[in-house]
Amino acid sequence: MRIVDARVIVTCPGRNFVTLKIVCDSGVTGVGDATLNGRELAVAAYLSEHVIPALIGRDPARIEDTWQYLYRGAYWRRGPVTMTAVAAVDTALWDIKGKVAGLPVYQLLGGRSRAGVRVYGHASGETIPDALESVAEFVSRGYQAVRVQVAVPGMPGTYGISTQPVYEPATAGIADEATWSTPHYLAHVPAVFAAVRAEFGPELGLLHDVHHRLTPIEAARLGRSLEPYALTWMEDPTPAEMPDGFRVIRQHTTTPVAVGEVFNTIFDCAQLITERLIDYVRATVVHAGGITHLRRVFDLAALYQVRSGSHGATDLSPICMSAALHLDVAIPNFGLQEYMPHTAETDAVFPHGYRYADGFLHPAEEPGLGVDIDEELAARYPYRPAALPVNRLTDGSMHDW
Ligand code: CS2
Ligand code: MG
Repeated sequence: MRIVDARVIVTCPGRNFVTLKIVCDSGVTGVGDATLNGRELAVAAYLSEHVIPALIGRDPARIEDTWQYLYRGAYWRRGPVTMTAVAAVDTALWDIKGKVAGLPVYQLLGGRSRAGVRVYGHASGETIPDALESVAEFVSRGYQAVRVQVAVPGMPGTYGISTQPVYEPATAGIADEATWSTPHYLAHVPAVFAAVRAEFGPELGLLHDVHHRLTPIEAARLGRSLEPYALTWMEDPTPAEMPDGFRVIRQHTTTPVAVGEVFNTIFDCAQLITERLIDYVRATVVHAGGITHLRRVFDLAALYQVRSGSHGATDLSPICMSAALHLDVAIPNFGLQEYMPHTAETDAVFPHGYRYADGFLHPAEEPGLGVDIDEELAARYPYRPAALPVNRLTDGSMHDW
């Protein structure tokens, strides 16, 4: 079998998505998510200009060799744009391999290790009572774990507070500007989780996303202040470019740490894993080189008792979620899968077979990934320039969003 065509499909059913579709001479096709929030066209161009010409004529069955070719052959390695493009190719080739084998991809990854994939949802609120209502909504739908984000009084636009039915941080045009005050935030968060624990008891899994905004010692202070509430994890407590900063957090608190949604290769997390500085690695299929590479990350993590906790925001398409679930259900060290349901528009553009039930997602059972893109429908939603917000401290200096 040979690859005879490959095309990049950019569509915007409410938000931008980039998809790679690979076509084989047998007629079998495979799809891969290539969406990078706020930088979608960079990946589309990388694929169209630098990857697709090299794919035509290749044997689609040679997934590892293609991965190595795209990684080593570029000379310029790593980075979110490159690795999202590599991920899209890799994911599409696994889709093809599953279809040719007549098996759902998880069967090619060693078969089921669990009945279903436990997920967590995103509860939020402008106030603590609003957030308690939001948590109650997820509990009523069977969620066993919930991320909780609450606006910080006096700090408009706090990260993660959803004002729309489906949270979408990117806005049309140039970036919105948010304001941040670490002292206000650190003073407020413990009261949020004291209230949630008091209301929902000790069993419910609680998570919180710090979103890269603290210094290591501030993150250590936050982790210690949250210990009475036994969080499942504190996410992205500090920017991870300098992994040794996580040693400071580890020295001061037992609150579990999750990092990795912005990681794009195993090299981003190897030290964090091998020094046991984190408890969950959140890298995901679309941004970390696809199924082939993400499996390597999780296998390394398993040696150090680090579990997966893959990113699953709405700016990752149903193709990424479909692929993630095949990995999630098969790997031995699965931890938790983030799940933010897409809009009905998006689900129509990306028909898929995964299903939510009682706190779990279940991958499709059909051959391949169990997802596709309706190209005709996708064409009705042209790309719309959009950017993620930026974040400034109250004195105007740039901070991390
Ligand atoms: C967030 C993401 O879901 C999360 O954990 O960190 O929503 C993140 O803000 C977006 O994916 C950025 O595009
Ligand atoms: Mg996050």
